[in-house]
Amino acid sequence: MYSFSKLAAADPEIAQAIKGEVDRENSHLEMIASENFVSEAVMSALGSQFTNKYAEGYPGDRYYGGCQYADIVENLARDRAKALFGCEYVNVQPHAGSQANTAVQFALLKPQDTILGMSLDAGGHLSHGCKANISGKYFGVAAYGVDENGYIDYDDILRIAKEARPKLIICGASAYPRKIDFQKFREIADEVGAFLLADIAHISGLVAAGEHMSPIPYAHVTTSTTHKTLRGPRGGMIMSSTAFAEEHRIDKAIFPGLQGGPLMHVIAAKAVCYGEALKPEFKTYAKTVIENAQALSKGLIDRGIKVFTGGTDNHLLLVDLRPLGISGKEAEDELDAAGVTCNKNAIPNDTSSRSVTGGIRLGTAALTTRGLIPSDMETIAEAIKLVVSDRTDAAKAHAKDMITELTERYPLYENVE
Ligand code: DSN
Repeated sequence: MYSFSKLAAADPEIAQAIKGEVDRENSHLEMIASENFVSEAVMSALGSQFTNKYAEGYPGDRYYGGCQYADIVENLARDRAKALFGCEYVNVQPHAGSQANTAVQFALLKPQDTILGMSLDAGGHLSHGCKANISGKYFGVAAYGVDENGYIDYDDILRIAKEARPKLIICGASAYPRKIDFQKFREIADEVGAFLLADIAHISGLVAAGEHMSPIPYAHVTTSTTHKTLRGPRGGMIMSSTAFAEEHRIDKAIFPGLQGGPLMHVIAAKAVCYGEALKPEFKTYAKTVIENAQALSKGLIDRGIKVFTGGTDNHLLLVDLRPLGISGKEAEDELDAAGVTCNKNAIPNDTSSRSVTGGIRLGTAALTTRGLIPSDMETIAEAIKLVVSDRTDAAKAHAKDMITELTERYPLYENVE
C-alpha cells in the first residue's frame, strides 16, 4: 500500500513533487469543475497490489491466470454501478471518458457515418466530434451550439439533424451550466434514425444522486468519467441495456478493440467510489454541490459580475469576463496567485482567442467535498470580485487573505513528510 515515507526514501525527487502537490491542494480552493478529492478508501484501492495484475478479458473469461480476485473486484464494480445508475449493462474498463466515447463510436459507426455533437466552443467535449480529435478525424461531423441565452435549443438541433442525417447524436457537455433533457434528445435521435449517446462525465454524481434527470431510460448508450462529481478515481465507464451492448459488441470495442489490460487498481477504486455513492450521504453531498454553485453564482451576480445564462442548475458556472476587460487566462493566473484554482474557458459566441478566452469556468464539486457550504460562497464571490474586477494590489492581497482563512478553516490533507 502507498506509504509516503517509503517513497521519499526510495525516490526523493518524486516524493518532493507529491509533497508540492499536497501542499498546493491544501493551500488553494479547487474550483476546476472537472476535479474532486477522492476518499482515503478510494486512494488506498488505487495504491493497492492490483496495479501489479494483468487481467485482459472480462470476469470469468480472462487471458491470464490468477484473476480470481480481479474478477471479484470487477464484478463488484459492475454490480454497484448498475445499482447506482439503474442500468442493466456496465463496462468499467475504459481508462478515461475519451476512451469510453471512442469505443462507443467504433462500435456503432462506420468511417463514412456522421456524429452530431455540441461544438467545443459552446461547451462540448473534444471526443464529441472535434476536428482535432479522432472522433472528428475518423467520422463525419456536424455540430450544434446554444441559443442567444446560452440554452440548448432542441428545435434547432432537430433542424441540424435533419440536414446532417447523423448516425450518432451525442448529448452532454464539459461547460454547460443548465439541465439537459435527455428525453428530447432521444425524440430527435428517433426522428432522424440516429443512435443517442449521453456523455454524463460532468454530471454523473448529480445523476446518481437523483439531482439531475437520468439518461439511462432514453439514451442507447451512456458514458461517463468517474472522477468529477462522481468523486472516484480518474477513469471512464459505459452503460447501456444488455441487449444493445451485446448486439453492438461494446465489450469487444473496449477490449480488444481499443485497450489491452484493464487497470485493475483503478477498477478497485471505481468499485469503492460506486459503493460510497450508493450511501445516503452522497445524496446530501450532490444537493450541496448544486446549492453551493447557485450561491456562488448569486454572490457574483450581486457584485456586478456577469454569469453566463444568469446562473446554474448544476455544479458549474461560466463567468463572462469580457465586460471587465480581463481575459480568462489573466483571471486564471491572478486567481491562482490568490489561492483559487480554476480554468479559462470560452463563453459561447466568444470571439476572444482560444488561447486566452473571455471567461472562466468555476465548479463546486471539490469545494463541497472539502466541506464548504453556501454561506462560504459569499466569501469566495467577494474574493473573486477583488481579483477580477477591482484588480488593485491591495484588493488581490485582501482576496488572498480571505482564501487562506477558508483553506485553514477547512483543512484537507495532513501534510506529508
Ligand atoms: N477536459 C475535461 C474538463 O475539464 O471538463 C473533460 O474531459
